[in-house]
Amino acid sequence: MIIYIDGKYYPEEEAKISVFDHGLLYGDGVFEGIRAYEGRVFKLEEHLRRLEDSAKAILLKIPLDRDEMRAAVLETCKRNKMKSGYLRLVVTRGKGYLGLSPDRCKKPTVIIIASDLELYPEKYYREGLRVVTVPTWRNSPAALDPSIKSLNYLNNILAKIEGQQAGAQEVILLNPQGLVAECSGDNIFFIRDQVLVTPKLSSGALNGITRNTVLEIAREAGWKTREDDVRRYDLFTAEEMFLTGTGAEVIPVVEVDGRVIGTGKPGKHTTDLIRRYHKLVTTTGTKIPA
Ligand code: PXG
Repeated sequence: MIIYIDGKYYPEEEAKISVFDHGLLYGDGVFEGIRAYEGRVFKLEEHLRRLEDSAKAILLKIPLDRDEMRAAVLETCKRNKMKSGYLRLVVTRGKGYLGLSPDRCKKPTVIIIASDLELYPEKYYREGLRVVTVPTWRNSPAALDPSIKSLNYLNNILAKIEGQQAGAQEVILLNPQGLVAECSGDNIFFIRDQVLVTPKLSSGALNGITRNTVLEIAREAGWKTREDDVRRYDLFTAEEMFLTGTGAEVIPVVEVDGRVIGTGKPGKHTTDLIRRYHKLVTTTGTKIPA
């Protein structure tokens, strides 16, 4: 595995950063998770833009512009002979000192990893996930805006652990108002009365690239879509439900907090959306140079 760090390419064993990097010391940085399918990077521009937005929001200046970052990503794919896989872009505040003030971090650290990722075993795509709501709330936008894809994932990780302790595969996080925000690493959708609904971004969800893709696909397929306030009750009484994320793609949910969703099997519209999503990811995207 060949890893990009600050303009150079290293074998995995030599790919190292300082213990004084504020990404490690304070979670001070931003990241993106991107997928490649059959020689193309899916939604690369959207991911690069979100990375820029996250960096802007934390006053971090990425030392590469869009063209340079795109070129570095594609070159990393090329050097790894990547066809299908997972890309992790990380930009940290950089090497500094003990003390959280970022002003002594002279240069942000940029890392690009090309690897693979399996978030859920295959059987859950066929049978659907069981999810639970956890006590940990999604971060309040007044504390750390969930739209920022920062290296601070403790909120999500604690929620994930609570879900694992309850034997669930994914978890629902509520916002401080008690409305459904999102999962630990996925956005939430449900279908009721011919309308596809997902929580509004202002409820505390990441502006998911897969979320936007699925909204687009659904509209093209003639679906009515709505971004709304969503309560747990809306999920319990949904006809179908699924989650979206770069890693998970589109994955059905068949149980929420002990309530069976629909028939208890992945719904037919969900299955149709999964099919359409797969078609899109394998036929579009930025070509990896040979
Ligand atoms: N919410 C959160 C909190 C996320 O981290 C999503 C929603 C879905 O967004 P996208 O843009 O991917 O549709 C994410 C993304 C991992 C992993 O390592 C997590 C994500 C993506 C890829 C890998 O667990 N989360």
